Amino acid sequence: QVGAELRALREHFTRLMMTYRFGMDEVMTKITILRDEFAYAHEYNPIEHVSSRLKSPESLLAKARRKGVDLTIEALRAEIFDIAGVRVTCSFVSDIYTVRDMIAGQRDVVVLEERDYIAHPKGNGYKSLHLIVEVPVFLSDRVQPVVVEIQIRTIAMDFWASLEHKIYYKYDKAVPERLIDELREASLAASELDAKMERLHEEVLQHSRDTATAHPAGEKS
Ligand code: 0O2
Repeated sequence: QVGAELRALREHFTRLMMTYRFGMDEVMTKITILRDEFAYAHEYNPIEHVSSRLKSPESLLAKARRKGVDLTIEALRAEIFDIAGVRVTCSFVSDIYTVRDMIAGQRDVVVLEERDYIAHPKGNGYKSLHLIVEVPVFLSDRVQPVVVEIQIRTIAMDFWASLEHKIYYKYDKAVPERLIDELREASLAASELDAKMERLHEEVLQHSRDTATAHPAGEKS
């Protein structure tokens, strides 16, 4: 009896993870299309890098325990939003919102929640824009809505978050106060760099616009 129940649970869990992978792959395809089409139309690429990951069963169980979520397929589906995650890295902060608008504007994407940790950084200095979206996955016998978390951030925010994540786990979540302070300072430095790069980028764009107005295509100077 127990053996049969365990087998059924494993089968349900494998199916659950499979549908999350389909949803995640669908979002990856959408973002790759947006990136390539945008680059073609505007001769400019707002996306530097895209990656995806499925939460490991260990990490999923740990999160469910931490949040007090029942270990049932229904509860995990309803309460854990980052089982499937896609991360988009952009060069500039303004690109983050351009990418957000392009994703949110798609007819079959439902934005369930937006967490703007750029406008409202976490206390430790974490910055990123999180979109919790739902996309329809077309299976052989039904359409399954799947939730995917999309994290959109600049290269500097990503650099900071990867180091912070490493430190957090290296110190087994008990990071010394001095390192926490230094990480907060590093986050401010990253934000200053982002602001400076954005200003330079704007200046270059303005220069291109001025040049185009002064010498329209085909006109001899
Ligand atoms: P991993 O290892 O990346 O999968 P909630 O209880 O719903 O408010 P939740 O679900 O953790 O909290 O949502 P939140 O805060 O949006 O975080 C989801 C993910 O964002 C995290 O997943 C991280 O990937 C990233 N993240 C959030 N806060 C931080 C942070 O302070 N530092 C870093 N480096 N990443 C962060 P996991 O499951 O925590 O981790």
